[in-house]
Parts: sequence; structure tokens; C-alpha cells
Amino acid sequence: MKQYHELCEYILKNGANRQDRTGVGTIGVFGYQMRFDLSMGFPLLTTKKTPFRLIVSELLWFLKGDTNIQTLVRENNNIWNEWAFDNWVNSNDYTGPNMENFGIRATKDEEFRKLYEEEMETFITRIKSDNDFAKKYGELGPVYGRQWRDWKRQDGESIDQIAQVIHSIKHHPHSRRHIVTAWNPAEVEHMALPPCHSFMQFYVQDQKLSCQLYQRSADVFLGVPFNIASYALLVHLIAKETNLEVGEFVHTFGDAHIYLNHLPQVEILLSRTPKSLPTIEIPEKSIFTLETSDILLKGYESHPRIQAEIAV
Ligand code: UFP
Repeated sequence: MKQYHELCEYILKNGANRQDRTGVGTIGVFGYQMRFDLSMGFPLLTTKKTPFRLIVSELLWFLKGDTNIQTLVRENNNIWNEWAFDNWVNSNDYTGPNMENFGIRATKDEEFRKLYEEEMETFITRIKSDNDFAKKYGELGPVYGRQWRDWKRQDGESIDQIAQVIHSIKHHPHSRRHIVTAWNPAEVEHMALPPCHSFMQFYVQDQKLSCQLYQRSADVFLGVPFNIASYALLVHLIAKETNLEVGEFVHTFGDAHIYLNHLPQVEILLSRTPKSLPTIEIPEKSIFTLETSDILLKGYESHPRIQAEIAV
């Protein structure tokens, strides 16, 4: 995973100070590319503990076309909670304490943080147990799962991009049109978060499947280790489904940034020496019916977790 360390070092050296939507502030660069040869091991970051189970459960959630956090929180996956919570606390049904700008306020005000954590816990407990509430407030809008599996055409029909790309990889391996896009300009405004990993292309050569991702916006410390592992896993899953070996994952960035409040954590990470990469095992099952517990990670050794605040 030296590529990831090089990306961090490159931003520290060349990044410009940038204001950003969240108000936290970043240093960032525009345009960068990393390549991972997936036959050399599974690229799960070893210089901090990276929770593979959450990555698997989110990817399978996308692949099932699901856009509601209820499924995720029932698997104890809380990575999308803030975005659903944001919708809830800004709705007319919410009558609790003012949660405006909860992301930033929670990092600055200890008393508020406690209040926020209580509200969040109440919200998630309700999402888990109350289906009607979850239908309304667990829904993130037409995010990845919808666009990947059920892109709405103007005539009301729908396009299953994942099924189509699997078909095209199987039947026309040399095609230059193996594309899946989550960036749907007609629906972006209805999404809780416009797609960060927006556009992917697959490529077949010598019986090996590669994939290039265009990520428009990248939180390098918190998001990118997830994004690398998620797409590496996607290549493994689609390669298995199409009877190919794994080739490369090519990760191309638009705005690649380090949040200013992650700089101390990045220093710790860079002081650590990467360990050898783990491998994964996937059972013979359709990509659409896999469960999180089906996918096994073997030989993952890592340095300890490094805590950091997410910018919402
Ligand atoms: N982000 C990632 N990877 C993801 C994801 C979000 O890095 O998979 F969903 C980060 C990038 C950015 C923020 O820091 O979330 C999204 O903000 P914006 O929409 O303003 O780019």
C-alpha cells in the first residue's frame, strides 16, 4: 500500500489550502492516479486498522440496489448514519434539540456532543425497529444502489447497469463500453450525498479484469482506504461472476484532500511501516445474493486504529 502513503505525502507537499463545503478546511490537489495490481494481495490498508466488514456490507448493500440505512444499521454498519440523521433533524417531524451543523459543533463543544450522540442513538434505534419511520427517514434518496441497479429512464423503464456490465464483460470482453455511472445529473439534487465514486470502467486483457474509478472528491484519510478496498472487492466479485482473474484497480481522483483536523493522524500513519497484504475468499454464489459473512479476509495484520472526526 505504498501508493496510498505516496498520495498522502504528495498532498502534504503539494496541496493548496482550500475552503470546503463542510467548513472544516482541507489541503488538496486536483488530479491524481494510483494503480493496484490485485494479484499481489488485497489492498486493505495495514498502517491503520480498516474495518473490512463495513466495506463488505456497504458494497453488498449497493449491489442489492438498497438505498435505505435500515439494512446497514441492522448489520451494525453506521457509516451512512450522519446523512440520514441530517434529513431527520431538518424535517418538520423532528422536535428535539437544535442539531444545526451537528458535525462541526460536536467536535467543538463537549456538552453538545453528548446531546448529539443521544439524539443519534435514539434515531438509529428507531430506524432499526420502526419500518414506517425507516422508510421515511432511513432513505438516502437515489444514491449508488439506485443508480447502479435501477437507473430510471425517462420512459419509466429502468436500467440495471451492474447486470448489463456483467453481460457485456462476458459477451464482448474487448468492448470499450464497460461503464457504470452513479453520477445521474437528473437526480443528484435528491441524493443525501452526490456520488463521490462517480464513474467506473472495466477492461479485460489476457483473461484478467481491471477497473478504473473516477472519484470526484476524496477524503484521503477517512474515505479513501474504504474506497480502495471497496472497488478492489468489486473487481474480485465481478471477475468471479465472469470467470476472469483479477487485474488492476486504477484509482483516479478529482479533488483529493486531507481535512485539516486529520493532519496529526496522517503524520502518525506515515510514521508506520506497511505490513504484507491480506487475501480474500469468496464462495461460489451469485454476486446479488452474497451476504456479508460469506466473504472472508485472510491474514490481515495491521497497526492499531486511528480515530478521526468525519466532516459532514
Ligand atoms: N467521501 C469520500 N469517499 C466516499 C464518500 C465520501 O472520500 O466514498 F461517500 C468524502 C469526500 C468529501 C466528502 O470529503 O465525503 C463529500 O463532500 P462533497 O460532496 O462536498 O465533495
